[in-house]
Amino acid sequence: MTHSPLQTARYKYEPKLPEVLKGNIQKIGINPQGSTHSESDQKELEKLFPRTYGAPFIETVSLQEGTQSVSINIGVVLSGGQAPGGHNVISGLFDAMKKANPESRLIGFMGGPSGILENKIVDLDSEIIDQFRNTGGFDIIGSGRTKLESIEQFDICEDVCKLHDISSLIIVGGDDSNTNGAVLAEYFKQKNSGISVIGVPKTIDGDLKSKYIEVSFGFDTATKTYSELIGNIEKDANSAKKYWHFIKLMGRSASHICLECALQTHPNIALISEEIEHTHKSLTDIVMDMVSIIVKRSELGSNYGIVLIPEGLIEFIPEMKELITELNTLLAEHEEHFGSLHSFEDQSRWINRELSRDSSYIFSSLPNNIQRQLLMDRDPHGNVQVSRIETEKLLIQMVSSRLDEMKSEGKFKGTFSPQDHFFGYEGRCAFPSNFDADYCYSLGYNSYILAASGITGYISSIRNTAKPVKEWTAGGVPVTMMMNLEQRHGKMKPVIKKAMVDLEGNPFNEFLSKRNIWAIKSSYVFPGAIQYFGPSEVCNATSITLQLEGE
Ligand code: FBP
Repeated sequence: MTHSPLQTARYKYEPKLPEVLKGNIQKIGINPQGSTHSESDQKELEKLFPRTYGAPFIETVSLQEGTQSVSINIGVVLSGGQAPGGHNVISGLFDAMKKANPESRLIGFMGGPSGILENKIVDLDSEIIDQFRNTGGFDIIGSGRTKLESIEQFDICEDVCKLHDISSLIIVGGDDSNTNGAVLAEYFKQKNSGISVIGVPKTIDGDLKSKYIEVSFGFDTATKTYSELIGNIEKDANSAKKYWHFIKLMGRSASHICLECALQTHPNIALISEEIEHTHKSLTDIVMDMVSIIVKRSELGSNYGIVLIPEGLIEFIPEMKELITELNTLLAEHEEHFGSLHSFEDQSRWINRELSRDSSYIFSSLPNNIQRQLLMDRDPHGNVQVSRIETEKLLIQMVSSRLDEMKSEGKFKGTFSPQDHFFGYEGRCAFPSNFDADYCYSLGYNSYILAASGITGYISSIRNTAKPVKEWTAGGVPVTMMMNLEQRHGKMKPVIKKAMVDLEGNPFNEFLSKRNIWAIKSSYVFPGAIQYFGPSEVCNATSITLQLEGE
C-alpha cells in the first residue's frame, strides 16, 4: 500500500501522555470520590440501575510499580459515525495493556456492535496497530450503527465475550452507544458475568460532554478541517466579491460545530439552533433576519458573504419541529400503508390528509425537493435523517424569493448569487490534530486502567484539557451520573443527556458579542490547514470552545 509523506511522518508521531499516566502500570490506584447521582430523575434511575447507580466518581488514577499484572483479554468496538482519533484510542489501549502484561490480548469486533453479535473478531497485534497509529478513520476494525439494547443481544454479547475469555468490553461511541453500554454493564453485573464495560466519549458533534467529560474526541479535528475550508471560501468570496456562500455543517442536533467554526472564521451569519428554538423564531423570521443583513451589506457595496447553517437546524424551528414530529409518528404508525404508495404525489396527498391543519399548511408551502427529503427513510431511531435535508438550499430559495419581491418593490438594488455547500464527511476521518491524537491516545490508555481496576459502567475521562498535556488528569465517570429520563418511541427511557449549546456559556456569549460586527463588515479569519509539526501555539492549539469553556 502506498502511503502519503504525511502518513509516513505521522506514524512516527509519539502521542503525548499526561504525567499521571506515565508511571508503571502494575499497581493501579483509582481513588474513588464517594457516591454520585444523576442530575435528575435520581429515584427512577436508581431503580433501573440498582447495581451500578451511585458508583463513585474517580477524580484521578495513580500508577505505581508492583508485581506484574495478570494477562487479560479485552474486546473493543467502534460504534456510530467516524471521528478522528479512533485509531489512537485503540493504540493507547493496546500500549497500556501490553505495558502491563505483554501476554494480554486485544480483540477488535468488526463493523461496530454487530461484530459482537455475529462474533466477527480480529486479534489486534502490533503489526496491525502500527499501520493505523495517528491516522484518521475507523477502518482498523470498521464501525456500525447497530444498537445493543435487547436482553437477547446482551446474552449473545455475554456468550461471545466468554467464548474469547474477554473480561472487559471497551465501547467507543456517542451518547446512545454509551447509554446502551451502561445498560449492558448493569446486566452483566446482575448476572455476575465478571465482564466489565467501559466507554470512550466519541462524536464530532461535541454533544457528549459534561463537567467531567470536557469534549468528545474528533470535535477538535473536524471543526479545524471545516474551519480551514470555510476560511478558504471566505478568501474566495472576498476576492471575487460576487457570491453568497451558504454552508451547512454537520452535527445531528447540537450546534457546537457551527459555533466553533464561527468563532474560528467570523462569518457574516451563523445560525445557532438552540438560540432559534429558545427565541421561538419561525422559518420566515430566520429568512427575514438574513435578508436584512444581505440588503445592508449590499447597500455598502458588498454583494457577497458567508452563512453557516447547523445541520440540525430544521428540527429546532418550532413549526418545523411540530411537522417533523407528526411525520415521524405517521410514518412509524403507518409504515406498511406508506410503503404501498409508490409515487411521491400519492405519498404527499396521503400525508397532507393525515397531518394537522398547521403542519399540512407548512408541508405544502415547502419546495418539492424538501418535501421529498422529509419523507425519505428514517434512521434506526425512527427519526428523519437531517443530514439529508438540504436546509442550505431551502434557505437560499426562500431568501432569493424575498429579495426578488424586494427588488420589484424597489427595496433591494443589489445582486444575490448564492452557492451552497455541505461539510460533514470531509472532516470525520481527517488525520487527527495533535490535540485529538494525544487526547484519544490518553483516553484509550486510561480505558485500560479503568478496565484493569475492575470497575464497570464508567466512561474514560481525561480532564484539564485546555492546559498542556502534561497537566491533564485521568479518571472515570459513572455513566449513570450523566443520565436522565427521556421519551423515546412513546416510552420514558434512561439516556445520557445530550449537551446542547449553552446560551449562557462563554463560547455563545463570545459569538453574541461579535456577530453584529461580523454581519456587516467582512472580518473574516483564515485559519488555514491543520498543522501537525511546527510552533506549539499553531500545532497544539485546542478549539476555541474548549479554551473559552476552560476560562
Ligand atoms: P455520531 O454521533 O455517531 O458520532 O455521528 C455523528 C454524525 O457525524 C452526525 O454529525 C451526522 O448527522 C451523522 O453522524 C451522519 O451519520 P451517517 O453518515 O451514518 O448518516
